[in-house]
Amino acid sequence: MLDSHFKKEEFKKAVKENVKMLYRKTIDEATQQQIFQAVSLAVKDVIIDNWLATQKQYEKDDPKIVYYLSMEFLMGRALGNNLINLTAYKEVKEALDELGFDLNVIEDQEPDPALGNGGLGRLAACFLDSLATLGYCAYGCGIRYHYGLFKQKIEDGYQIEVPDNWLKDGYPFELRRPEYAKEVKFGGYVRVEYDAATGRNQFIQEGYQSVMAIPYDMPIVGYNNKIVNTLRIWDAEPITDFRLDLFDKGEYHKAVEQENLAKNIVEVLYPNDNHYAGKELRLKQQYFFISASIQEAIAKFKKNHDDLHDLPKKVTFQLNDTHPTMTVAELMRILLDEEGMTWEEAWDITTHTCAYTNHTIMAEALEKWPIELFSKLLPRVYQIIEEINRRFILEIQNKYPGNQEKIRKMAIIYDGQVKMAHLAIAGGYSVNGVARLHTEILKKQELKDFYEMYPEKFNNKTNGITQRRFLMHANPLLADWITDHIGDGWITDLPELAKLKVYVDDKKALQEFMNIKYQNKVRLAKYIQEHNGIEVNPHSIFDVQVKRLHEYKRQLMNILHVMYLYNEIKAHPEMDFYPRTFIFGAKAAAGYRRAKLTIKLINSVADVINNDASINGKLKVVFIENYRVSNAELIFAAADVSEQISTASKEASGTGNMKFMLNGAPTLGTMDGANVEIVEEVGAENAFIFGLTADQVINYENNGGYDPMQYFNNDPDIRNVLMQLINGTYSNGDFNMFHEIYDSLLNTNCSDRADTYFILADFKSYAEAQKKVEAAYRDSERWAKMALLNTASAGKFSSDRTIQQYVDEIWHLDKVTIEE
Ligand code: TH1
Repeated sequence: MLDSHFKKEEFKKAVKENVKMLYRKTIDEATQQQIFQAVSLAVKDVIIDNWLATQKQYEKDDPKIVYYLSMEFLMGRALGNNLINLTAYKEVKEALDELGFDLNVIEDQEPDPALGNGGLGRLAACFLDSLATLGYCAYGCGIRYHYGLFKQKIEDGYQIEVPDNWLKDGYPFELRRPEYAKEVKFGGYVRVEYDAATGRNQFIQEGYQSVMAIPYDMPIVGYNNKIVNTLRIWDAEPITDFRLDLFDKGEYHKAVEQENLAKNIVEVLYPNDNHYAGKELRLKQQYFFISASIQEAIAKFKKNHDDLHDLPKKVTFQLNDTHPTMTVAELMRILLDEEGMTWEEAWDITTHTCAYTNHTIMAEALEKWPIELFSKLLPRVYQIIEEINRRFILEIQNKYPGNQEKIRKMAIIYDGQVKMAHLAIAGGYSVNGVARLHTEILKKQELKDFYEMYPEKFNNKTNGITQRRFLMHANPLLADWITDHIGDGWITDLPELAKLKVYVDDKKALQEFMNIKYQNKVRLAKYIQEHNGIEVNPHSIFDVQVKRLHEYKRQLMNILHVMYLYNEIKAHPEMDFYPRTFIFGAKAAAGYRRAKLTIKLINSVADVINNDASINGKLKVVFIENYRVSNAELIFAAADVSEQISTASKEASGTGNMKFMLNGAPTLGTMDGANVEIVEEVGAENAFIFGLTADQVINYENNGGYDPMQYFNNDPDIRNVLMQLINGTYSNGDFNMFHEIYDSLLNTNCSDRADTYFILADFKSYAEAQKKVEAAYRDSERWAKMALLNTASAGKFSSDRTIQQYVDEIWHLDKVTIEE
C-alpha cells in the first residue's frame, strides 16, 4: 500500500516545489507539460524508495535472475500505470483536482514511449509488469532509441511518417547510470597469440572501433507489493579519451567515424513488424545491446559468486525472438577469452543459460546474415559461431550418419549465411512458441528437424496481457463495476473473473455491463470526432480491427467486405441493416508499399461511404490515425466486435485478441494463434469463427496453392468488389490507383502467388460470420450475455499466468517479498 508513503498534502507540496525547482514558476504559471514533469518527479520520488528497498532485498536473498533480452519494449505511458500499481491513482487524482488539474489531461502530456513495433514489443512490456507484480527478480534489457516508432499522419488518405522525438522534453521516469558503462567493440581483426603459461591460444581483437554503452534505467513497479524492477536500456556514446588519442595520431577520419558510429547505432527503431530487412546497422544494434547486457550480467554475477560454473543456477537469458541471439556467441566469447574456460565448460554453461522464444513462422521474418557482413563486423564472434557450427554438424552426422539433407536444413552456417534461429536452438535449453497452435506448427512443420533432435527443448507458453493496464487503467468504469460485484482479487488473479458468470442471467447486471460499454463508446466517439472530424453513432455496432498493417492480418479482406456491404445497401435501400461503424487503426512499415496502399484504400472507401447521404449513416468507416498504446486503451474499452481475421497458421498468437475479450468484445476470427484458445475458454457459441483451418492452409501451400480465379469467375459479389478496385469507384476515376491490390489477388503478374493469404477463399465464410454478428447484436440480451461471458472467461489470458509458466517450466526463479 502506498498509504504509508503517500500523503495527499505532502504530494501537493512536492508538486509545487518541483514546478518551482524545475521551471522557476508558480503552479498557475506552469504549462500542462511542466505539471506533468513535476507530478512525475513526485511519483518517481516515491518509486525510488521502493526501488532501493527491492535492490536491498535482492542482494540479501540472492534470487535467480531472468534477463529478458529484447530489441523492443513497447511500454506506453508510465505515469498512469505507475499510479495504478502504487495503488495511488485515485488519491493523486484527488490531489490534482484540488490543485485545479485533471489527471487525464496531465497523463496526455506524456509522450508514448514507443520503443517497439507491435505485439512482440508490447508482450515484453506486459511481461515486465507481471514479473514485478509476482515478485520475481527480472531485468529488461534493450536499446534507448532516440526515435521510437514513427508517428503516423494521414494526408489525402496516405500514411506519412513523422519522427517520434520522444525525448525532446526530457523523460522523467529514466535514470542515467554512467557508472555501469561498458565498452563494445566492432570490426578490426583477431590476432592469435600462443600463451606459453596456459598452453592455450589467446584471441586478441585489434584495429577495431568501439563505443561506450551507457545504461538508462526505468523503474518497473509491481502491483501493490513494493517491488520495483528495472528496465535497462542502453544508449551509445563515443569514447572520448580514445578519440583524443586518434586526433594526436592524425587519424581524424577514424575519430569522426567512431563518433558517428555511436550516434547512428541508437538513432532509431527499425519500423518493421514480422519482417527482416538485413541491414548492417540492425546487426550493429543487436551486438551493441547484447554485448553490453551480457558483460553487465556477468560482472553482477561475479560480484556475489566466485564460480561461473554456477551461472545457470542463478541466471537465465531469455531471447525475445532471434534478434538477441548474439547472446549465445557473446557469452561464449566472454567465458572463453576473458574467463579462460575450455570450450566444453563454456558450452555447457551457455546451453544451460540461454532460452529462445519463437514469435513467427513468416518466412520473411527469419533472420539470416550474410557471412561477409557478419565476419567483418564481428570477427571474433563469427569465429566462435563457426566453431559452434562445426561441432553442431558433427552432432547431426553422429545422429544421422550420411544424411546430407539434414545438414543442409539444420546447419547454423549454410549457403553463405548465418541462420540465427538455428543458433538460438542449438545454443539454448528451451525453445518455446507463443500459443498452442503455433507451437504445434513449429514442432510439426517449421522446426520439425530440430524437434526430432531435441524434443525435450520444445514447449509452449501461450501469450498473455496485463489486466492492470488493459482493464484497470483502460476501462475504469468496467474495472470498478467488476470490483463491486466480485471484489478486487482479479487485479492479481485474473481467473477470478469467472465469478462474473453468475450474472449471466441477471438482467440488471447485464444492463449495467452494456451501459458501461455504451459510455466507453461515447468516449471513443468523442476522440474520433476530435481527431478525425467524423461523427459516429455510439448506438451502432463498433466493429474494430487495430493492429500492425500486414497482408497476413488481412485488413484488405475487412475493407473488401465493407465495399460489399455498401454495394448491398445501395442495391437494396429497403434492406434492414443494423448500423455499423468499422474502425481501423494500423501503422504500415515505412517501406511496405502494398500495406501503405491498403491504408489508402481504407481511407478512400471511408471517404465515399461516409459522405454518401443516401445510406443514412448506416455504415461508417473510420481510420484512426497514429494507433499506439495510449489510444489503444480507449479503443479496446469501446469495441463491440474484435476482428482477428489472419490467414490461419500465420498469426503466431496475437495479443490484441485478448485485450478485446477482456473488455467484453466477442471475437470474429479464424482458428489461428491464440484465437483457438480464446474460443476454447469462452465457448464457440460466444464467438464468430470462420474460414480455412491452419491444416487446410498448410495443405494448399504444400501442394502449390489454390486458384483464386474460380471465386472471381463464379461469385458475382466478389467480382463486383474486385472490379471496383480498377474502375475508379474509390479513386475519382483513376483506374490505376488500386491496380496493384487487384493484381495481388488475381494475377501472378507479381512475383508471389496470387492471393497469397487466401482472402477470396475465405471471403464468403467471413461475410456469413458477419451476418451472424448482426443477428446476434439485434438480440440485445443475447449480446449482453456474450459480452459478459467474454470478460468472465478471459482469466487464462493474463500475462501473470504466462509468466508463472515461464517461471515453473523454464526459468525456475525464486519468489521475493520485501520485508518491512
Ligand atoms: C508478433 C507475432 O506476429 C504475434 O502473433 C505475437 O502475438 C507477438 O509477436 C507476441 O508473441 C511478432 N512480432 C514480430 C516483430 C518482429 C519480428 C518477428 C515478430 S513476430 C520485428
